[in-house]
Amino acid sequence: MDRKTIFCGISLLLPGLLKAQERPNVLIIYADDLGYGDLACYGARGVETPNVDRLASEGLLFTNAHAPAATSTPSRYGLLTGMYAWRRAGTDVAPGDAAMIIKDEQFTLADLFKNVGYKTAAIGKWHLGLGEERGKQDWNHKLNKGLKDLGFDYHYIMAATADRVPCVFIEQDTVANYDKSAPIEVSYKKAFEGEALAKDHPELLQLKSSHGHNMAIVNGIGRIGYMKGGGKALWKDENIADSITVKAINFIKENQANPFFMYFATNDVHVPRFPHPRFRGKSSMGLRSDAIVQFDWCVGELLKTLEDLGIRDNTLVILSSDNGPVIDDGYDDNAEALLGEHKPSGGLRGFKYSAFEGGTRIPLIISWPKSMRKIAKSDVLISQIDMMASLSKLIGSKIPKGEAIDSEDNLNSLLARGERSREYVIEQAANKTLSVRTKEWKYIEASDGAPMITWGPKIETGYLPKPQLYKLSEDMEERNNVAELYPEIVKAMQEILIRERAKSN
Ligand code: NG6
Ligand code: CA
Repeated sequence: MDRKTIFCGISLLLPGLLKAQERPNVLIIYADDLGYGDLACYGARGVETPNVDRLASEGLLFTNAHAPAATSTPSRYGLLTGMYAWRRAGTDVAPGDAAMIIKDEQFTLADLFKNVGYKTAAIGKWHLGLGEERGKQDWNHKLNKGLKDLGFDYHYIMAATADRVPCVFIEQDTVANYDKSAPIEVSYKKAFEGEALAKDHPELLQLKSSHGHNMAIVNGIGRIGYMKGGGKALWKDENIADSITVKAINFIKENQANPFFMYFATNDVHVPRFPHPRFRGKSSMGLRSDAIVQFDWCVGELLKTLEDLGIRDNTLVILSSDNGPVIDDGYDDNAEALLGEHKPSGGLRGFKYSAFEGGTRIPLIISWPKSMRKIAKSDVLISQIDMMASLSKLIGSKIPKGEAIDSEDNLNSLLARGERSREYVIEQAANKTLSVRTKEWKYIEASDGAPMITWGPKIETGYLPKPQLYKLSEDMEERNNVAELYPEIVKAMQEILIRERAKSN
């Protein structure tokens, strides 16, 4: 018996906050690259998000919530394990042939729920590796390691991102709609003979690359990595949102009678932005904001399903994003020229990848009609890293000792039962520079990284060879570095990082 199942037995005996039959369904809707200012209820211009707005109007909208990192893989790692990714090597933005990044023996959110009888599912973007060994996956057979090893009963996922091969969905460890007439080969090292590459054949592209994305061509879109085959199993980019929504609705219907936990992670609004034609032109900023409309549609479909089944009342919905926004992330979709007055990071400095707030402050909306008072907003300092401990408290499922070490119970804040800010939150920028965020201050450690992203996007990284300190209560835009004025605060922040780093050993 491993550590996870030992605790399963114990957790069932523990008195939870709720009686077993009252435990809510929990649905995490995790958007990709959706910025702090990208939803109408967070002040977006030129795009309407009525379904998300409705969710917010029925619950709580957080104005000071943070993702653990400014990119996908480390944020998802933090959310699903309750441990900061920078504690472990190999947790950076993963290629599509990465091996499983979360280890079997690690405790995950899915384990937490499964241990007290929930049915668990992951649907949509995964980006945390699959199989035992990097580059050794046999995509034509059942994978030798997958999400069932992490506590998920069901999964229908993209291995990495839509801009990385393999461009197929994986369902229960095998390629969905597998086409045996087109065996799949994937490599991140070399091209396959006879495969037309985006860098050599721009005439084959229906969405041109602005940087990178110049290897395999799938559906007329250049990708990262090389791929051959796939045939009927290849996804159609315009159908990704539909496919994951259908699978999510099926899972909800099949599990309406028992509590379920679903991690629903959209590709929207990550590149390549290629929404279904019915969403095109539905906003004023082209493909990027049409993808936001598509995201909002997914949210609406899931809420409608819960309502139709009569289970919305006792479903806790948590909506958030993995990192801040990015305008041009490698495809020529005109996003920058069409922005108009819209501010994807809501006026915060920096974007995805940055150490500045725009990289990691994200939308967070929580709604649970049965148990939450309708209150509009909360400015409590909170991090996605706290979901594990908070949800553990909610459902009375115990976290094994030594697991989820960074997660703090903040259920009361999440459910509007009394606010308590975290003492501090740690945030990880793309090059692993760490920041410490308190309610009032933001400290960014000294870093030798370049001040601007070097590979394409026009983004300030927030890296500087000396410490930075911003008084956010007066300087939300992080313009005025006051580190030299407050050496004692800088020192206290540095000590926090020393202490935190020491916990990794
Ligand atoms: C970058 C990609 C970018 C995006 C990002 C990961 C290029 C030029 N850029 O390397 O398009 O995929 O990785 O994004 O390839 S994340 O949200 O999944 O972390
Ligand atoms: Ca992302």
